Amino acid sequence: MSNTTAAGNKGPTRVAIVMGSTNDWEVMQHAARQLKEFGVAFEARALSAHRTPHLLAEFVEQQVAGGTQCFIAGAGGAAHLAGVVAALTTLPVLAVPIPSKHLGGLDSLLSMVQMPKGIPVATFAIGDGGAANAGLFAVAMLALADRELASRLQAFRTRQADAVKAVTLPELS
Ligand code: RP5
Repeated sequence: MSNTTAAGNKGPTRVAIVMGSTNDWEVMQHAARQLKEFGVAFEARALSAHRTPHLLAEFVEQQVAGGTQCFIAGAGGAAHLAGVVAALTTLPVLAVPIPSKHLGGLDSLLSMVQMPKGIPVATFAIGDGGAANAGLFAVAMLALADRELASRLQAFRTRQADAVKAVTLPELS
């Protein structure tokens, strides 16, 4: 992925995905994949709170003006990206801690989950599962005012439950 906007499904953007580095895309693509699966239009962009703070602020401003309904922010290390995005908008910000080289993402998780009172971010699990769940959570939020999306989400849950029910454990050898 280049550091340019990657559009998802058709229609006006409803969810903006932002990540601190193009290297975060490997994890953040899992949020994008969920949004794509549910037909939710999104944009994804690599922008850093510390390397490109002004560009980040511009991006948030543009997204808000364009009608985006929530942000998903992924970052690693001293991960202040989600907090900075949340400081710039009252829209919900879902934070995904990216696994880091030295601390495995615990640093990212604590940086996000320990936001001081007043500027909340909703923090998900470290890595791929957290990114996918952030995508699903964004779908659930949008589904509050979108019956069609709500029924797709219910169908997804049913398929998921059916898949669990269909599996049998292997016989002991
Ligand atoms: C953070 O620093 C990014 O979110 C990334 O997870 C981490 C390392 O960035 P790179 O050196 O891989 O670009 O800003």
